[in-house]
Amino acid sequence: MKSRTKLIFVGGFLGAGKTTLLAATARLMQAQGKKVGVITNDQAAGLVDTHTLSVNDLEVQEIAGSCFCCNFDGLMEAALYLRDAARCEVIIAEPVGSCTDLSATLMQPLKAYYHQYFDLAPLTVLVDPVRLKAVFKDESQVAGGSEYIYLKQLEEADYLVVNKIDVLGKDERTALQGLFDTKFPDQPVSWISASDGTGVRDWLDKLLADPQSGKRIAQVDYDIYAEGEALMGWYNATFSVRHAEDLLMPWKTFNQQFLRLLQLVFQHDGIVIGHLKTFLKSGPTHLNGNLTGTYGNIWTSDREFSSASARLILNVRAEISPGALKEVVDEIIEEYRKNGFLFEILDLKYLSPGRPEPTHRYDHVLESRSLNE
Ligand SMILES: Nc1nc2c(ncn2[C@@H]2O[C@H](COP(=O)(O)OP(=O)(O)OP(=O)(O)O)[C@@H](O)[C@H]2O)c(=O)[nH]1
Ligand SMILES: [Mg+2]
Repeated sequence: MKSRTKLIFVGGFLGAGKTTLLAATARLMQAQGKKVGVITNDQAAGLVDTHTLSVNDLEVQEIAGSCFCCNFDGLMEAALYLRDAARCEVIIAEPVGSCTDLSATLMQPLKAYYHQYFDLAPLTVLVDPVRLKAVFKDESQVAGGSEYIYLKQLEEADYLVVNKIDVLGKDERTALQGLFDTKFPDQPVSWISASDGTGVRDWLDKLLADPQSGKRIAQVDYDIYAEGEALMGWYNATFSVRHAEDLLMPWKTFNQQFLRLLQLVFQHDGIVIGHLKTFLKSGPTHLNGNLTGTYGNIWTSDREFSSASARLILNVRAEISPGALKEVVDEIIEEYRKNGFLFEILDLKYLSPGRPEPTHRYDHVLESRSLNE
């Protein structure tokens, strides 16, 4: 009988660093000679994450149009394809950042129906320290909206993993450790930087050595959860961009300015950004760009390159209606058009996530089983 394939889920809120951690984990596994597959997930196709991971010599499957929990069969089809057809030895999956209740809707059904195929790792929930501090800033308020989802994600984690410690001061870390000790005393906490690799090996070793997954289930009120998701607008677009005079465009500079202009409009209109990301590709060269908060720093890939045209993928998740979100992006594109740029729309979707209707939902924790049980 074929041995089981390791299956790792890395959850956590929008912009926590899941895709960055997937890439770093895959690199570690690949260095050990393992074939790695990844599964991305979104409410609509045209994902920056899929393109970002595809350039890393990985087998990538994308589940678009619904979250993993609401399309459990699609998730399993992708996982079985990676296991049996692509012969991956490890699969890492990234659920949508606004999704929670993964233990009840993914971990338990996996243990119930697929334990002979997959050796399920404990559920990792990645935490962005800046967002964590913001959520716990005022505890007198009852958390609703996206904060409710954020707290439920923390509550159900097998492993809490604080990311971005490269930008965390010593005092801040001590304060956050105190918060975990008080609020989440039973969950192991790891401290990592997915971007420079600090702590990643250590977290992964612990995860791979732990045979128990999906150890707790959060009490989730689906009305509040659905309300929180419905507050967000989703915008996924793919454009072909060039200048009318066929000028050679420096795309890193373009990427930075494009993100900055969007940020200024969001700031002006007081719109909360969940995550805004770009992927620019021309020939074999590509660039990424990210902005994980209305007042955050813009991050872009460092290399400059020039060409006459590029493909631009833009994903925005923000607390605004999808129609209004499209208007914001249209406004920026109109400014570029006035300056001679041509934006040809190759793909466009804008929406609000619908009410989560999971395929399965367990209200109790199942034992993790070995291959022959
Ligand atoms: N300073 C720092 N930044 C990081 C680290 N890991 C990720 N980031 C940055 O955080 C931003 C978001 O990273 P992603 O990996 O795209 O986050 P995500 O959780 O996959 O986001 P969604 O898919 O939108 O939910 C990017 O700008 C990353 O470069 C880290 O360890 N340190
Ligand atoms: Mg991602």
